[in-house]
Amino acid sequence: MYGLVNRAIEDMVRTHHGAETWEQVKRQAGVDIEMFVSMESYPDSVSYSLVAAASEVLGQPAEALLEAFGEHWTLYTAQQGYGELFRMGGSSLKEFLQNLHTLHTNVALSFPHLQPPSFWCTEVTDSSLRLHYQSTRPGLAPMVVGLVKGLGTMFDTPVAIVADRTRADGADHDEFVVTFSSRTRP
Ligand code: 1MF
Repeated sequence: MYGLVNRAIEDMVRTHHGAETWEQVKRQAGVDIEMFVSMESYPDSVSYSLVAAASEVLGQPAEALLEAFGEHWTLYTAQQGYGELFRMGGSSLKEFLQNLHTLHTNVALSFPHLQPPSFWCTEVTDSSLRLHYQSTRPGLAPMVVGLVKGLGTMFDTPVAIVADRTRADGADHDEFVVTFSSRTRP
């Protein structure tokens, strides 16, 4: 994954637990990289090892950290100069979720090593939809829960998300039921 992902993991751990803890996480993960470069592509195993090590060091389940990371990702990337991406994505949470696939297609045009997941929506109403998530990478569904919660914060829209079908149960992709308020951003 692009270094931007590892930098966001670093930012989350350092912000909430300090620089010492981050060094400990890297040591535990066996990751000997002083600084991640955002636009460089790293093996996925680096990111997975960092999350597993953070889980051990902090004594929190990896799923909880992935969800927290999803939320952090939206705030972090908006801060790091990808705000325009979020503005182009739509003016409401519902619109943004429906545009997620196009957004990734656009990012992938500029960054050839991106392996974007697929997102699509069905059963769309004014206050809910079913979000489908298909990724080449295993185990990241908890991150999607955090991503959607982060988008709720970003759009100032109360949101609830519940996993409905999961790859863990043998489905070929993950599905979530998302419920939100229908207000749009001024
Ligand atoms: O393959 C990848 O490296 C990759 C990295 C990040 C693929 C996807 C993503 C973003 N995605 C991560 C979780 C899913 C991973 C998976 O299932 O395989 C989050 C998607 C998302 C969901 C909801 C709301 C917003 C979301 O993301 C917005 C987004 C997506 C991509 C980027 C930024 C914001 C991005 C921008 C530049 C990148 C990499 C990702 O790389 C750079 C960075 C600096 C200079 C050049 C390239």
